[in-house]
Amino acid sequence: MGGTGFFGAIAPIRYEGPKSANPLAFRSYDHDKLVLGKRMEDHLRAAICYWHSFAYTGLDQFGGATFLRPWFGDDMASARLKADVAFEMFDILGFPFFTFHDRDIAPEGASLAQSNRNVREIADVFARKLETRKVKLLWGTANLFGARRFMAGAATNPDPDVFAYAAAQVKNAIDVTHQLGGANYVLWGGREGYETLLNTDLKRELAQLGRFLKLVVEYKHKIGFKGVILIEPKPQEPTKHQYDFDVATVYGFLKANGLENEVKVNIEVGHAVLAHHSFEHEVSLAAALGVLGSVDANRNDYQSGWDTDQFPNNAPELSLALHAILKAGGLGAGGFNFDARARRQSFEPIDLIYAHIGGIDTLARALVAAAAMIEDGALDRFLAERYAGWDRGEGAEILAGRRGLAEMAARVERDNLDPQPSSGRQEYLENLVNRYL
Ligand code: XLS
Ligand code: NI
Ligand code: NI
Repeated sequence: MGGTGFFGAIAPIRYEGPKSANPLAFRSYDHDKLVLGKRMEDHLRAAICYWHSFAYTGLDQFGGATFLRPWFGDDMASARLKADVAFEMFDILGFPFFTFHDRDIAPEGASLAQSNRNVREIADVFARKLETRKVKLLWGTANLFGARRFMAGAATNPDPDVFAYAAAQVKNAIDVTHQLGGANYVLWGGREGYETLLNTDLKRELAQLGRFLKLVVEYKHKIGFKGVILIEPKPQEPTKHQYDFDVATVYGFLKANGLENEVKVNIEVGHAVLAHHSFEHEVSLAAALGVLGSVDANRNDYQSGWDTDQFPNNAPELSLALHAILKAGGLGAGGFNFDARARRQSFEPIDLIYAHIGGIDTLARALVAAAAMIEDGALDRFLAERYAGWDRGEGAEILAGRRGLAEMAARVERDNLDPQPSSGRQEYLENLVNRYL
């Protein structure tokens, strides 16, 4: 191993199977195992995120850093050390992807020109490391929420110069994502929202946000970037009202701007919970609307009301979302990015490893259960039967637009129609799901 020595003697993590008691082994994630004819690794396309693993200091609202990392500092030497440690962790875990914000990888300079140069310098470091490894970039993104200048928004700022500054930052972040062969580019509108309408012109801000997204899509095509542009919905935090509330809201926004065929969604489990949805609801809706892009894998505390970004550990719960993803034909260019952080008391290097092992094992278990649901077919058969009336006869005619209200009224009265309900069988279906787990 050698290298920075940060992870000490931790060897690359291997699959040892469900009976293994080794906490440094995968018990369910067997990357080459075929699930529905596809390798587990290719189903899950797991990514390690830079920000929570290497930039988060352990701070919370009441206390500062608890993680004492040798690369905490805002000079380029620290950024290079951070990159070395990051790739050592990618080697240990063997996940196929990673993700980052521009500000995670390199410090802000005295000017945007300098900041952008810093980002490109570390991107060059990445490019050299990628040459000898199989790990790839799932997506890059720009941090348009941390700096003071963005307190009133980036694209939705009342000052057009902040919009321009954000555009300049995003241009650079797309350039490096393109250079590194990124499969997607993400936009999470961290400050695109508002605290009070007293100081906010909502109509203008939505128009600005639409313009910004169009510029991003135009630029992507201009430079020949083949990755998918993704919007990550979140209902609140940091602002009280975020414009990209949930999948439905984002879809409406895309439609309004004619971008529904250009942009997809990156659905975060915890954000679904904050929007009072289940994760499987958000996934299923995105799939139904044709905008399912990628996933930020984590879990949220159900009581706290803020974004807790914990590692996933509930396979039964995730299995329904995995089922929806499999039914949709998978995530395509997307993947499962662990937008999750170890708790602030879990400050040792090995905690980062435990966290990711648990996360990917949980996803793997959920995937296997979901695949069993698909193979068995009982859930699909139930749905097909429940809606069968729409596939033929009058149902098909109605859907095809060949029946008006008057024609339906005439038929219902003439035939004295008196439809009888049939059971929704919820408990039967829930029991069925439990059989696959
Ligand atoms: C924050 C978001 C953020 C995005 C990337 O809540 O999840 O981490 O994934 O900007
Ligand atoms: Ni996220
Ligand atoms: Ni989050």
